[in-house]
Amino acid sequence: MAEIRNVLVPDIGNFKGVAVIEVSVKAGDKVKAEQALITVETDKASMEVPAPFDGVVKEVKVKVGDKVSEGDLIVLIEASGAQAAAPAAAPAAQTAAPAAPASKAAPAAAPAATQTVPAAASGSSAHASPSIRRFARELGVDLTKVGGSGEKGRVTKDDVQNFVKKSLAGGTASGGGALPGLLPWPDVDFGKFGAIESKPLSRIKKISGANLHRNWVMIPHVTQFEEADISEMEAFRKELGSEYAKQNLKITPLAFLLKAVAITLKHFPDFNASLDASGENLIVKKYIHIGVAVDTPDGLMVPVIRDVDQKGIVQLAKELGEVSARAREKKITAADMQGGCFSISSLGGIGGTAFTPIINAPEVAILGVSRSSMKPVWKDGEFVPRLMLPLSLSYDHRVIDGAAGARFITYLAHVLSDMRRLAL
Ligand code: CAO
Repeated sequence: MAEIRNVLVPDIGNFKGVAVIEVSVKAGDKVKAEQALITVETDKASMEVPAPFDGVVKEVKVKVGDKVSEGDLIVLIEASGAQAAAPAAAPAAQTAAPAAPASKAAPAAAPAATQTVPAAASGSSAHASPSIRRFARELGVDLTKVGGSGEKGRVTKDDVQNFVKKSLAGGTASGGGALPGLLPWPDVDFGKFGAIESKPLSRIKKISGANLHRNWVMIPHVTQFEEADISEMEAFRKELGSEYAKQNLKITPLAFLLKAVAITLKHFPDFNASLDASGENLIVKKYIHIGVAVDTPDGLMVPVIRDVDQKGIVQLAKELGEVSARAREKKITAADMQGGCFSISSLGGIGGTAFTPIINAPEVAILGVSRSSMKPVWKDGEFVPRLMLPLSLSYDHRVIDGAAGARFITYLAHVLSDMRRLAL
C-alpha cells in the first residue's frame, strides 16, 4: 500500500531560520527523486531541496517567506511503486525525523547545487535561484537581461516567462521580438518628456515593414555605388518627352532605367534569380519582370512590370504611369506585386545622392536610383560638364560576389551612357 512520508529540511550547514524563496511543487504534483521541492536562501547562497524519492505530493507545509531550519517539515509525499514498499532510503534520516503520526519521515536528500549569489548591485550576473537559472537556460534566456521583481531584485519564474512572452510578441516596436542576445526594445513613456500623439501604422506599412525587417535581418546585404553619365540619354529623353507630351505621356528617366536594367540582367543571369527554399539552389529565371517601388500615402508598394526586355521605352513609360497611378489609388492587387525578378527603387524625383536599398526577397538584388546632377568630369585632358546619375546596387552576398556586383553596376552605367546599347 502506498505510504505517505514526511520530507524534512536536510542538513543545510550551520544555517538556521533560512528563508524559503521558492516553492516548486503543489499538492497533487507527481515528483521524481532529485526534483526540486523548495529553494531556500541564506545571506550568501541559495539552495534547492530535492525530493528524496518518486511520488505524489499530498501536502505542502511551507510557503514563500517562511523561515526553516534542519528537520522542519516541508512536504508530505505519497511514495510510489517499489519505493512505497521499501523502507526509507536512509535509516539515519528516519530516526532524525520528527515523525508525524501514521507516517514515516525522510529528510530530503542533500541540497542540490549550492551557488553563491552575487551582489545584486554588481549587474554582471542575475540574482536567481538554481531552478530559475535552469528554467532560463532551457529557454535560452540570458538572465542578466531579465529584470527581477522578487525580493532584493531576485528574478522569478514569472519574470522569465514575461521576458519570453515580450520577446515573442508580434507587433512590438522591435518588429516581432528581440533576437536571442539582443536587448528588448526600449519601452519609454514618451509623454513624460512633452506632448505626444499616437498614430497607428497603416496596414501597408505593417506588411511592408515586416517584409523589410525579415529581408534586412536574413540577407547579407552589400551595396555597391556607381555614377552613370546620362547626358546623352537625358537629351534624348527630353526630345521624346516633348513629342509624347501631347498624348499626356510622361517619359521619366525610370523608363530608360527599366530597359537598361533588363539588358544588364540578360548579361548577368545570376542577378535574375532567387534562392530556393532550401537555400541550396539558385533558380535562374528566363523571363525579366521588374518591380518598381512606388511611394503611396499609405506606404510603399512594389508593383511588377512584366517582360521588360520585350518592351520599348514608350511602352514602359506608359505602364509605369499606369501602375504608379493605380498604386496611389489603392487599385493594385496582390497578383500585380508577384513574380518580380529584380526591383528598382527610384528616389530621383525627390533628391539625395545615394542610399542603401533593402533587397525584396526572394530576389537577390535591387537598384536604388538617386537624383542626377551636373558634375565636372575629367575627359580628354579637361573637365567637361556631364549629367551624372547616382546608382546604388544592393545584392545578396550569398549569391553574388563583390566582383560580380561591381561588374553588374559598371555594365549598367555603360548601357545608360551609351544609348545604342538600349536598342540591343
Ligand atoms: N534624376 C533627376 N530627375 C529625376 C530622376 C532622377 N533620377 N527621376 C525622376 N526625375 C524627375 C522626373 O523626370 C520628373 O520630372 P518632371 O516633373 O520635370 O517631369 C520628376 O523627377 C518626378 O518624377 P516622378 O517621381 O513622378 O516619376 P518617376 O518615373 O521617376 O518615378 C515612381 C515614379 C512611382 C517610382 C515615383 O513617383 C516614386 O514613388 N518614387 C519613390 C519610390 C520609393 O519610395 N522608394 C523608396 C523605397 S525604400 O527603398
